[in-house]
Amino acid sequence: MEDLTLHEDPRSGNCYKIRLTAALLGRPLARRGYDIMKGETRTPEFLQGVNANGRIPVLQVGSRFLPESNAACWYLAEGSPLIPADAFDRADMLRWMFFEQYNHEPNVATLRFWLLFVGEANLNVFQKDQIMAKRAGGEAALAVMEEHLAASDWFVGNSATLADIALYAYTHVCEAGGFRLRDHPAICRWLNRVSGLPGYVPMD
Ligand SMILES: N[C@@H](CCC(=O)N[C@@H](CS)C(=O)NCC(=O)O)C(=O)O
Repeated sequence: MEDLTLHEDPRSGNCYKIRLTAALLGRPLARRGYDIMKGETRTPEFLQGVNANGRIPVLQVGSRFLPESNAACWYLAEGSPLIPADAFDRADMLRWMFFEQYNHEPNVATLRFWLLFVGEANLNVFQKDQIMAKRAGGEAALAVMEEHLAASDWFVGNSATLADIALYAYTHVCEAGGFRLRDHPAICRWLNRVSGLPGYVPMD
């Protein structure tokens, strides 16, 4: 098996998804850190050698580089119970992972990043104008999750899949972006189920 290295900033939920997937599967993962606040993923070396898109996470597999958190999780979990065997369930899992990238992460994760790491006072005019829309978008995504989880223990089928890992990463820290978990009791119960999985590791 080829060596695995995660190029990451440990504050990023997208990076944590990959670390959590590897931990749940018992797969060893080396870690190489970058400070995104200092532009360390925008250097010519990073752009040419790791990811032309200038972002972490990137999973290095031997000498090959795989950006995009959900693609990296898929690579690690191929053939494991974290990816359902049934074709419809597998596609449904992807549905939630696309939802995470389109409806959840751009709102929930971005507000956390702006408020916790950049600081509201340091936001530019464009970012300040976006806060209300991001809050509404994040609340809408959490409402969709809450409705689903009120009727199901997991996003797909009867056990944890990559859909749960992808959505857990920024949901469990969403209060740092001003969202209120206590308004979402089914999400809270699901968060406890995920953190109770054998092999679970917390975010740094
Ligand atoms: N869709 C990508 C998003 C990657 C992303 O936005 N990474 C952020 C940190 S979470 C980043 O590297 N930001 C630094 C920058 O844009 O310079 C994924 O899921 O991996």
